[in-house]
Amino acid sequence: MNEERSRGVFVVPPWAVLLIAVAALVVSTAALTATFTGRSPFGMMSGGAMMGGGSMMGGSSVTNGLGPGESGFVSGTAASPRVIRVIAGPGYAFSPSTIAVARGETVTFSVTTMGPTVHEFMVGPADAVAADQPGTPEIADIGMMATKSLTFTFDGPGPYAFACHADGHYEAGMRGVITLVG
Ligand SMILES: [Cu+2]
Repeated sequence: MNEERSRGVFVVPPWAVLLIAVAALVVSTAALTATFTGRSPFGMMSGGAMMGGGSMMGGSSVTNGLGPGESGFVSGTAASPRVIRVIAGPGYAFSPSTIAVARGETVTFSVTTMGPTVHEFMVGPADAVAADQPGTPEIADIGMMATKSLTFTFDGPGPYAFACHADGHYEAGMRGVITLVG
């Protein structure tokens, strides 16, 4: 190394390369974390539930943990609803578009809009949802990257469904099916 320096050639020693790489990694990780907590809708949620349902950072896919009928599944109750994350958009679609709930359980739908289009989320008896019937539980004006929640108890006979009734969205296919299990 000294010999190289004496010749006037600057050679970065291997340990320095490693140090720089580690530093870059730390900085990028910190930046990434800041991005997630700063812009992600999940930054607004409680930390414990944040990653519990799985990550959707990789795209529009949503994992919501165990479903009804799976070993270890815990049904939501009025006192402790099961949180199901739903992504509205981009485009005129929900992800997931089929959601399984246990008969009688109480679910809090946490709906996040991806993309610039403002969406709504209505859930209830399928015929009421299809008809956009007034009085059917709904959250509206869910803007880009915003998250709104709606809690619903599936204690009727079904069938149940969910949909977005922003102008033209339902007609464009922005709807989903609730599957009652049990
Ligand atoms: Cu919509």
